[in-house]
Amino acid sequence: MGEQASSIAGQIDILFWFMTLASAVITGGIALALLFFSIRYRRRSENEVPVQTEGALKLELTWTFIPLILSAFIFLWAALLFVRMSRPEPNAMEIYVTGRQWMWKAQQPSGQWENNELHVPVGQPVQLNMTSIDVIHDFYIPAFRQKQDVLPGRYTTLAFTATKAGTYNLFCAEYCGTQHSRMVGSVTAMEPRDYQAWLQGENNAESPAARGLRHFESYGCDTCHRQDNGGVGPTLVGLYGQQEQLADGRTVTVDDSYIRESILNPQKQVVQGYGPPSRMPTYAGRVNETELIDLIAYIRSLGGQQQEQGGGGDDSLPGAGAEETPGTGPNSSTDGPKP
Ligand code: HEC
Ligand SMILES: [Cu+2]
Repeated sequence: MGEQASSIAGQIDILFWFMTLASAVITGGIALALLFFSIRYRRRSENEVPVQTEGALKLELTWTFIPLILSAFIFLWAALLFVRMSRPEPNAMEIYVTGRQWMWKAQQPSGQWENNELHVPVGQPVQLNMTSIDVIHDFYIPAFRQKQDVLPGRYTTLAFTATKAGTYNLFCAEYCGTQHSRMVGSVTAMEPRDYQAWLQGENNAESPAARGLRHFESYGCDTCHRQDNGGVGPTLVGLYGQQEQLADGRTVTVDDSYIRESILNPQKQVVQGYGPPSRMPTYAGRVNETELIDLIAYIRSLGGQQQEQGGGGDDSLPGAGAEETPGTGPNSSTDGPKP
């Protein structure tokens, strides 16, 4: 067993050992019974004919229900762990990760990009929002016992809390082409103090939202999307996390994937009252993945963060707030005139 370095690793190992032990006991039991019966009931003379047995209901029920209960128990246990692993912590630090043939890129909340490396603070819940630029990859940190496919065209998440400072292997666990085996990197968990110092050392970073604002202006998005509804397109202020009514009658939640689709494929989900056809040009092939991430960060910074988390309104606020803080000057100025 490898080193355990995340909050869930120990529990996954216990489940693993339980399954191994259960398999060993069952396999051993069957082997012993087989051996015992073949000696005990062996044929003793040439003309010996065994008594025909028609079946034994009790025995059959026993060997149906014991495995059934055992496997249902393992399923439930694993499912509970899986749910715990998939549920993002409300105060998680969000990091964007893109996979491509054949490297990983990760962007810190404060805007630094890292290649084939990821630095995280110990004890801080982290949520990775991941996408791929080309084919399917898979983000795998054995020491965290965490693994998640990374898909082109949508975002998947991986949540963990590192518990031990150190540098751990990062692998791509989905065969993705000739250099797949070289698609390796490292995850470094640091004490919060060291992490802050490391961040400071990586200077001249611009926050993703600030960079997103620059793209928003250079691609001319701001000519149609204004602070009020006076432009050709709807305002994006307060949009994130809301329910959006579409022209074809569907209602969708505005999340990263929706915004991404809206930019790359405007005709696919037209906002009610604005078409069809949408008057927004498609940006597929013009905006690249890192620009998309920045644009999404910028639109998120325009507010409207979720009210969905049921666990008491005050709980969700610090999370949203903490995420907003790295957004410096440009965000606060765009937040200002919010109606
Ligand atoms: C020529 C005007 C125009 C430009 C330029 C434009 N848009 Fe749009 N946009 C629209 C219109 C009209 C809609 C509403 C119809 C639709 O959903 O496609 C829209 C919808 C959207 C939506 C969905 C809004 C909602 O309320 O659900 C997003 C997000 C968006 N645009 C982002 C962008 C970004 C980012 C850019 C720049 C890269 C951009 N737009 C450039 C006109 C424009
Ligand atoms: Cu890969």
